[in-house]
Amino acid sequence: MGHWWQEKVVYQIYPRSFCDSNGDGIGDIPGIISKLDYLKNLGIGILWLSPVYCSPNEDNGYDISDYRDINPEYGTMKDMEILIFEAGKRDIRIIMDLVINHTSDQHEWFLKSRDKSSPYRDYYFWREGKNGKLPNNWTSFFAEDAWEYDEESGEYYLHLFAKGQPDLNFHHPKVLEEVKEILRFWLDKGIAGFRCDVINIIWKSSLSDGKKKLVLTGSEHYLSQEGNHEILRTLRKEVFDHYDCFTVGETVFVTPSMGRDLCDEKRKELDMIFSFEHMETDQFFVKWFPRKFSPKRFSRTLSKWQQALSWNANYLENHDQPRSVSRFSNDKEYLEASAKMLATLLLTLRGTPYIYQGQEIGMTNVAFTDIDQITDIESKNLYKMTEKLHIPKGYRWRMIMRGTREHARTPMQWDDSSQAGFTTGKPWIPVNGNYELINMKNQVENSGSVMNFYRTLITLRKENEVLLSGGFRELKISKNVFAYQRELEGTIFTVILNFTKKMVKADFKGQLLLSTYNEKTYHGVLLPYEAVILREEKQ
Ligand code: TEU
Ligand code: CA
Repeated sequence: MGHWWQEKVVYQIYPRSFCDSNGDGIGDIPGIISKLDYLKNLGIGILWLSPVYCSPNEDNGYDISDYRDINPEYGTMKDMEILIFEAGKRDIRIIMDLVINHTSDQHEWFLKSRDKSSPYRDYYFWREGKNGKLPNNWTSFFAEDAWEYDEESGEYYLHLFAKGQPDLNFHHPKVLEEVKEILRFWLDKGIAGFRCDVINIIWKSSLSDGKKKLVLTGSEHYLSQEGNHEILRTLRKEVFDHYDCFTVGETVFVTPSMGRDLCDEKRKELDMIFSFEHMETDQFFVKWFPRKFSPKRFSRTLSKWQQALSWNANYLENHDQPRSVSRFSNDKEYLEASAKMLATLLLTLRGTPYIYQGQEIGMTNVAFTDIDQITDIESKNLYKMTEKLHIPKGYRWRMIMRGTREHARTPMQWDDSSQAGFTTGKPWIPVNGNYELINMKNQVENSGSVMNFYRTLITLRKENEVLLSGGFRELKISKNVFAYQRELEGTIFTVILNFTKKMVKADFKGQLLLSTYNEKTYHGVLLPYEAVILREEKQ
């Protein structure tokens, strides 16, 4: 295999909801340290921490007010250094979340930039309104205008996300210098790289009006621009290439060709990217307009990206997405079977697999009943905007239930004690009500559990080079079945996934290596939500 980060499995932790060590109801770094043996035993080789830096938490840490210090809610810098050290002892490396498209409006740079004469003024995009209107017609990712007026400053500032997330202006050379120093600060502490937040929109080629669109008016001026590639090449050459590290870009709205431009090895920009297209096959235009999930459309998109990039970052859920077992299969009568089927997909595609906390035990979406239960700014802004548009309340609620990021942010379910073992206090948001049924403790001793199936798959992947560096060939994509092959030097693994509760015929060659049903024999028929891996050696 080429790089160590291609062989390992990544586990994403949303620190606020992972494990609380001091009873304040907020997950923290000592809590993560206490779970390192669990993660080691699962077979994890890399931890991606969602932001733990100082933040006023308007967007739960994706609004950073000090890149070089730890949010006291999560612990201290000493705790962070201990985490890096203790993880390293277990051959687990840590990557941090790099959020440089914007800072918090509480960051000292922004606070100083409000003074027109400040040297920090041009760290951000400050502009006058035009004829009593906003500086341009851009819209934000969070269902608002993309400009906020600041009384003190007498001008507007650009924010593609929340008002508390002013965009940095990379046209100012000092901004890139500041970013390089932040990267070196963390890499010198021994982290192994970065998950780079919305890293393909950080260069705004122009602030002109955009073509009016349903989603993100103005994005043609900042989506994967040439200036963006120059920044990535510079960071790679001047920083990343001097450390044993890797980068994975979160690249919104990226197409295969944009993806290749961002992560082909010879481009020397990013090492891999999260594409979004497979996460958009069950929506119309934007996630708030649900479309019936189609295993065929989903499989075809995954297959397209497997062939489009030389190396993929494979994921089915994260802190921004609903729970995959609720979204792409059946979290009711086939919860265990379908969670294992999705695990088989994730761990046998070509690329680095990313598991999101709780996915390995089959955590599901939450049966929210009221908008007051939702804390996420993206959902709250959308609910407000659709109210202004007089969309009927019932439909607005269905939009929220379909797309709210809150589904993924309820506390990790460790056991069946109160608060699911996440905290001894009152959790910052309630635990999912199904924690007595779905929790790590009642799976660890059960050899047939979802969690132990993840462990088996992670080991299988580690022990079979064909799953690491083998090629990908699509075999069959039908209404209900996704089948593909991984091949390397005559060894062929055929993976067949049944996405429905019907039994389906799927007659392929090979010896049964693994089934999600602990089947010992395979006769060309898949049980509901069954996945099998067949093995053959080409003579
Ligand atoms: O998300 C980028 C982003 O666009 C997401 O909002 C995504 O489009 C949507 O929520 C999923 O459908 C990154 C972070 O992952 C997210 O948590 C932050 O809110 C956002 O950037 C701003 O930093
Ligand atoms: Ca805590």
